[in-house]
Amino acid sequence: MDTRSKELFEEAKRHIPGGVNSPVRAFGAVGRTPRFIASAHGSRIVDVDGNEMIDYVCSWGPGILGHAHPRVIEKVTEACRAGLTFGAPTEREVRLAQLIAKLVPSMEVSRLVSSGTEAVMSAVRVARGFTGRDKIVKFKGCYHGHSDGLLVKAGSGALTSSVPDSAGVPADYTKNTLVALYNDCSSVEALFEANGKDIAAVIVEPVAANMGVVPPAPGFLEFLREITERNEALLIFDEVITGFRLALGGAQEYYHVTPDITTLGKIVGGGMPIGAYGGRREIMDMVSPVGPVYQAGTLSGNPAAAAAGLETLRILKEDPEIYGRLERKAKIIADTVRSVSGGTAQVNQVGSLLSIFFTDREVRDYESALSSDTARYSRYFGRVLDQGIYVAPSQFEAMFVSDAHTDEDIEVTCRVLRNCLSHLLS
Ligand code: KE4
Repeated sequence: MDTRSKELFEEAKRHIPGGVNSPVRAFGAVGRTPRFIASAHGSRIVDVDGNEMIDYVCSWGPGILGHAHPRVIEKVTEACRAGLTFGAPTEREVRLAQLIAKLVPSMEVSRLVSSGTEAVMSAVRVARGFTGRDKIVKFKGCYHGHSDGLLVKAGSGALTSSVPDSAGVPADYTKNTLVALYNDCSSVEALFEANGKDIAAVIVEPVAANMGVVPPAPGFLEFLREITERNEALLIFDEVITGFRLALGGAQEYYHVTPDITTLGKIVGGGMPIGAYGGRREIMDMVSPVGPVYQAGTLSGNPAAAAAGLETLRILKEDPEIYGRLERKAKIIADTVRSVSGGTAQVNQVGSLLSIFFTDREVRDYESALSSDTARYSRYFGRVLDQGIYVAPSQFEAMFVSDAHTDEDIEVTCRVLRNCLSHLLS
């Protein structure tokens, strides 16, 4: 039952584009009314009609500890009582930058911003400023936020410059963005052969999670590290999703590949609006007020957000066993789907990130991800939603498992998945 959600959705559409403040929330890909959420605690989310669901969206990643963790709420409340924002430096920002540098050693120096998009946009500008070069290589199917230069799709061939993937982005803004194919080293080689010393950086999701979850093929990240070094370009790991998700040190710890610049979001803010970008000092000293690359933000390092991020990272640091627990739970779900689907659906799972693809092909890149049956995904989404399981309303997103998901939650989820998938795939 979603009566109140329906009413709110109609009201919302009168004053908000599509009734939502971020497109994927509109449930457009699954043909349902978006659930307007009233509250969430632990692994559970409750909509305005009182439906309680087990949540595997986890706000698209920040919710690694589960919703409304008591310690995080307490620290945010404490910060709010002392004033919401000062536009001046605070101790919490120092402590958060110190903790980021400790957990992600390649981020010796970092700057806090207010979203993943802002972190990536700034990281790209720093890479260009540091190298004096203009071109950036990204990968088809990877998403790095909505800054103009990265809203692109590949031109007619991987060698051509890209074309805008959004109205309102002038072709001029994307002509310096080159598009390669994820897990395809030769497509990257070709771009460097054709553009070599003009490439400032390669930006990559170390585990792609915006085409659904697609892990890096063995050697792919190591190859990107080698070819950027060989061409004196920078390697940017967009760890907005994987940061503190795959390991305390993120994907760069999980895969033992160290980028030059890392971007963070989601977990680093503990559910509050924080992004961050950082790298070794010689790169980050390019950033204003030290260096010539300008970047600024009224609410950057906001006290309440910094309090949420700090406490979240402290909890993760205190209990590194969490990553084993998360992986175990995600694997139970993945194995359940594999056992019931018999190859008619694929599951990619890395740590506590997983995606179910409705295709009989292995999904190892954007093209194979696109072979998925999105209509079948839409039916899957609706059936599990009706059974109280809240997953991403799009085939090309990820499922997120949190430390708050209990063994009973996983058991209930697997029971629902077995039931729904056995009907859907028969
Ligand atoms: P934000 O600006 O949404 O905080 O972060 C942008 C971003 C950057 N890099 C990666 C790898 C990302 O996944 C994202 C944002 N992720 C999407 C979900 N895939 C956010 C959800 C949404 O757009 O509403």
